[in-house]
Amino acid sequence: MRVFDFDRAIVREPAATVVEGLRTGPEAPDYEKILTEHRAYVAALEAAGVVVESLPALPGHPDSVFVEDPAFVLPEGAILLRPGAPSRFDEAASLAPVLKRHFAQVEEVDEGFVDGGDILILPDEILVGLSDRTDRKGAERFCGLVRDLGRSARIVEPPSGLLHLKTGCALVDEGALITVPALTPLFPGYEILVTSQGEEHAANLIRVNDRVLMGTGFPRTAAMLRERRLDVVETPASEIAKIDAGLSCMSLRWHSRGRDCRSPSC
Ligand code: CIR
Repeated sequence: MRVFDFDRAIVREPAATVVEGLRTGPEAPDYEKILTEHRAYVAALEAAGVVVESLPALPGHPDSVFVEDPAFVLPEGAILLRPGAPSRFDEAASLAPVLKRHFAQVEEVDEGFVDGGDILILPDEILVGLSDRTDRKGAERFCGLVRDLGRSARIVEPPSGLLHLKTGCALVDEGALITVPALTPLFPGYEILVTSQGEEHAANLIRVNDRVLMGTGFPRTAAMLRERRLDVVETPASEIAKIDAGLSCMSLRWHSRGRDCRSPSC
C-alpha cells in the first residue's frame, strides 16, 4: 500500500464564522463561496475513491473546518495534536470522540504545540516541521508517539515565512514532491518539482490514490504535473486561501485496510 492510498476521510462543515478565521492577508472570505469550495473538495475526494464522513460545523471555532491541524491519522492509529494558535487549541477535544469511533488506538500530544499542517507523511518516514505553530517540545513528543505506532519520524526546520510545512510542499508520487523553491533542500533523494513563479500556493495539494487534487488557477504547475503523467484534478480553493489554507488542511485521510477498528480483532 502506498502512503497516499486512502479509503476514508473526515471533513468538517464550514461554520458561518469561518469568515473570522485566522488570516495574515487583508481580505476576509465569503461564507457562501467557502461552502461551494468545500462541497467541490468533498466531491473530488469521493470521486478519487474515498468515503467521506462530514462532521457538523462548530461555530465557536472559526477555523475548525481545517480538521488536519488538530489531529493526525495513520492506518495504525490516530494522534490528537495541540494546535499552536490559542483560538484553535480546543479543536482537538472536539475530534477525540470521532477518532475513537474509527481507531482502536488514539494517542495524544500532551505538551508543547503541533499543528497537523506541519506534518508530512513520506513513504519511509514522517517529517515534522518547526513553525510559529509547532514547537520543538510538541514535535519531539509527536515523534515519540509516531515511533510507538511503528513509523520513523524526525524534526525538520524549514525556512521561516510559511504558515506550515505543507503550505509549501506535498508528495505527488512515491519518489517525488512538489515544493516551493525555499523548501527544496529539505528533501535530498527525492525528485523535486518546483512550483512556477507566482503559483506557490499550488504546493498545498494532495495526492489521493491515483489522483492529484490541486487548486484551480495554477496553469503552469498543473501542466508540469500532467507532463509527468499525473492525473491532476483541479478544484477551487481561492476563497479558503484568504484564510491561509489550502487543500491538505480540509481533511484527515487514511486507509482502513478493510478493518473495523472498533472490533476486538483490530
Ligand atoms: C489558521 O491560520 O490556522 C487557518 N486560518 C488556516 C489553517 C490552514 N491549515 C493548514 O494548512 N494545515
